Amino acid sequence: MRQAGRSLPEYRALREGTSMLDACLDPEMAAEITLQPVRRHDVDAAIFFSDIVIPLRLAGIDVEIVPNVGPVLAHPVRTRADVEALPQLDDDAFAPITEAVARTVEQLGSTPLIGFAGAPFTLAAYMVEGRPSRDHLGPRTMMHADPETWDALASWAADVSGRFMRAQLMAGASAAQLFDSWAGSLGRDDYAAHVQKHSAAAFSHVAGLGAPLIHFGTGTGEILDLMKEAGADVVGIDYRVNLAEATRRLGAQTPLQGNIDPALLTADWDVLEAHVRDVVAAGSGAAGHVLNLGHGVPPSTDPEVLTRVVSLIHSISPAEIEPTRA
Ligand code: 1CP
Repeated sequence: MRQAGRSLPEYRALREGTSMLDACLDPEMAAEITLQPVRRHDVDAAIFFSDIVIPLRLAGIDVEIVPNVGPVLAHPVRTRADVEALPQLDDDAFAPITEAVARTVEQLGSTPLIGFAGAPFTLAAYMVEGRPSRDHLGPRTMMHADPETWDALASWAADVSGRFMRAQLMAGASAAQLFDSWAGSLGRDDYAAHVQKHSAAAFSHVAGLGAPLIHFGTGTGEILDLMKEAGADVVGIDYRVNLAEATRRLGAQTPLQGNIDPALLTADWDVLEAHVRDVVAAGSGAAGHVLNLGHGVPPSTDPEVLTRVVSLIHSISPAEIEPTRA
């Protein structure tokens, strides 16, 4: 998740004076930031330090991550002419990413690295709006008002995101996650008609590499089956849907990822512990369960709480888990 482990003081110290995207494109710094939460919390996998807008920057688009705002583009992409003027992304441009992944993997030893990219809808939402938005009106209007322009834009985004994931896997990442963080703003019909095929196109770049592929969105309870169909092996569930219910919707053969509620990280330990145990029980009916948070770590999270949650999870033996029924 965005900001997972980036609540750490050692992260803030290292980032001092370096912009977010410059940090992502400095292989040594990106590798070190990726390793920090692994060292501290003893988690079972690392998530690569990067951002979903990195392929835009590598293609030459003027994009910045503005502190306390998020991704901001100097020139939003709103017309057919804007889409036609989008630059080509050269494979060589991924060099800082592949170098960062290779350095990270070498230092991680047997701990796997999860790579990622933004799904076409989420990436296109930033491109059309030019900045974070609540309702994503621009891309949702475009897919109906001008479906050809929408398809051209989403195809461009699928291509750069697919290749971004592929570059990370080829450099040594063990799994890849496609983040469709804002797909929850879409109705099921819109997702099926205008978005699913583009996410499938992004996944097609990494199908057959043998790496598990994870598909995550927030507020996506109504479209979990469509997200799986797009080409995912594992479906990421946000904190809103109980994992036993997700298994009922997706079938017991679908591995799940999820979904500790980030809001409970600041609750009393007893409350948090009971919630973590509930999540473990709820996920135990799935074919596999990658335990994580049901969205990003709030930057104000006390890192000690995260370490304690990881150690609690490691202490639970499969024999003591009582599966929950939906
Ligand atoms: O924890 C990590 O550092 C993992 C690496 C990571 C990932 C997986 C970052 C670093 N970004 C992302 C993905 C990402 N980026 C998503 C998908 C996951 C999610 O929903 O959280 C999204 C939507 C973005 C876009 C983005 N980048 C935002 C969201 C803005 C909005 O619309 O609300 C923000 C704030 C960023 C900046 C960012 N990216 C990553 C970090 C650590 C940060 C914070 C900036 C900083 O520390 O200076």
